[in-house]
Amino acid sequence: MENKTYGDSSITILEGLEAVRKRPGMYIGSTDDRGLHHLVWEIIDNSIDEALSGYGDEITVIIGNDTSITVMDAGRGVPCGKHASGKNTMEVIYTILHAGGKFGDGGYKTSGGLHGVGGAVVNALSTRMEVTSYREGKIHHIVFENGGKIIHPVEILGDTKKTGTTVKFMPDPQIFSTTLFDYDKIKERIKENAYLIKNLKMNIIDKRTNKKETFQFERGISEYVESIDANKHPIHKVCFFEQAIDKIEVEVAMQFVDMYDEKIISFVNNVHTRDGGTHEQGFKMALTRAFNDFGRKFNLLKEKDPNLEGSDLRSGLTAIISVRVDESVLEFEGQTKGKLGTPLARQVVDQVTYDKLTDYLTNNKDLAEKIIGKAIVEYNARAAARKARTQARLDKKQKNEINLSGKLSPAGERNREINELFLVEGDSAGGSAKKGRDRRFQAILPLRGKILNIEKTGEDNALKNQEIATMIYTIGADYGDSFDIKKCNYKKIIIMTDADDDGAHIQVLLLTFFFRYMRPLIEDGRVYVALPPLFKIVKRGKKEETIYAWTNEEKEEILKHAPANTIVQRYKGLGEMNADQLWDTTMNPETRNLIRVTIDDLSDAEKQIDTLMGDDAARRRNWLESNVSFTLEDEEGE
Ligand code: 28F
Repeated sequence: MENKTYGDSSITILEGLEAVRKRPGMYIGSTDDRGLHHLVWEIIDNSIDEALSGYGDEITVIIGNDTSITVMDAGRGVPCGKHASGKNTMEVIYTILHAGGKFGDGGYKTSGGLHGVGGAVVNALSTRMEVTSYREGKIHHIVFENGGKIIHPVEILGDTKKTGTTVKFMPDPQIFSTTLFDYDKIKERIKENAYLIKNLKMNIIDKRTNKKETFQFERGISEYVESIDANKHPIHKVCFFEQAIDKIEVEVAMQFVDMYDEKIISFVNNVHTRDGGTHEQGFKMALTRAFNDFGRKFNLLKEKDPNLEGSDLRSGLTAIISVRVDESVLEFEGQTKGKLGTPLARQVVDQVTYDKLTDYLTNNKDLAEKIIGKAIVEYNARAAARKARTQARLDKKQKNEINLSGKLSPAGERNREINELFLVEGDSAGGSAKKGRDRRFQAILPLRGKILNIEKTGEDNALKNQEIATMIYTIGADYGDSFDIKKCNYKKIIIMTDADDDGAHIQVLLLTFFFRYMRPLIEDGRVYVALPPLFKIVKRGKKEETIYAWTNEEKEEILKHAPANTIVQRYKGLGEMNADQLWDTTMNPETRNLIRVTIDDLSDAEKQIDTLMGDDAARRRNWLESNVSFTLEDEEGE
């Protein structure tokens, strides 16, 4: 170590970086892989900040094969003149913790990073850091080692025509539990930044794998929305608007798709606010007001109609909200920077969104009508469901009624760990099932005729349907948002219908019902379809022998080895089996085959569910075949 004399100012300097090495968590949160990548974010944020100030439109991140990271920008280059302290500014920026944040030329600071501080923190936690500033025609270069000790003062490496800053650092393995950089993590971050800053070109190069990707989006967050909605069905082109008021810049891109879920992603100064905050609140309030005012103005909502609720209006919405807030008014709620607290942001985003969205709706009336219409349907369905729910939550008297109505043949004892509920089509099958079952743990609920096609009539009518209400009460776990699988009275719910089209239709209606209002039942693998045999084969001879077949192939196979006078009966319905046969072939856990219902891609199924309810049986059947995987579930294997 050269025998450098340390003035009191440099003592402060060393203490500063020493403090970071002693308690890194105070500055970067942790020293695991999250903290490690935080170093990268700090340096990238400085480049982003420079780009946001209008300098440089390309940033490159290189993951070295020596655990180093290099970040390069084309900004003005880190200042490297004489600092007030007599040191080179470059030295000061990377060795003093609170070097004042970036001074702009009158512009306000907008970077989300601790820039100015970021560089010094990274330096403190690196075994080596090199900074090169291309500025005023010269290449200025400085190297630090072991947590920020200057190896040699700033030197000029030569001439240059370009401007910009390059920082290369190697995280200290004594501080970090891992120094392995994650390509995808860094890629996602720079991609997100590219979306947030129109036209900014972001490159990532991984020397370990020679993988290289570039991101540049001339339409910024509009392309972000398009990528999120890529495999959905948007119902209009992305709506984009931006405006700056006071010290707040607002940018919004939004798009509705024909689904139900809502996805709002918000940022402040390019940093994702995962817990939302005042900017999101302003956006939501303005959207609700804009749609309701529009609805009333164009008579889509009658005077007496109540206001539509935000959550209904946002059904199917994807929105990116990106605000830039001047440091002087920037505040967060709570410890993390995940929730914006700046009150001004609420009213600015509200004002901008209300004005711009109202203009948009005025120029896109059909879209407005579609969204308002959908919200009205959702509102009515929920209102009706609330009413129906009180109705469906049968009072004592009605419950007894159901029991007394002889509909449900309950299991002998309540044991939700083993009990099975058979939903049986028709009374005759119901009768045989009641007689044939093992009443200790098997309950039978005969369903008369076709339960309502719920997809067509929406929630309210479905719940008026006694069959549905009985089923909800029998299962005992309520339905919809209040469904609670822990209250489910049965380990297995087995749909037992005839093997004909009607039976398949009932299966689909029940599956649709469970999918819509008791989805956790399916996800928890409790929904099954019984598999009655298709054929009864009676071999005549010394003694009569009855064999059952479930498929044509099985039947043919049996007939090959059966005497000529064998009788084959094709079952047309469960009702043709007597209680013993039904028990032996379809209900006895020892001998039956059950099909466990799993819906492979829930969201895909969500999209396709209307296919089920369409009247095109063929489409319905091939939906069943392609979406609902009927896995033959042997009892042991489940
Ligand atoms: C690879 C990481 O760090 N880029 C940076 C600049 C530009 C300026 C600056 C940075 C002065 C004392 C605050 C230049 N000219 N990339 C980077 N580019 N910092 S960091 O100024 C630092 C201020 O601390 C810069 C005129 N104004 C600002």
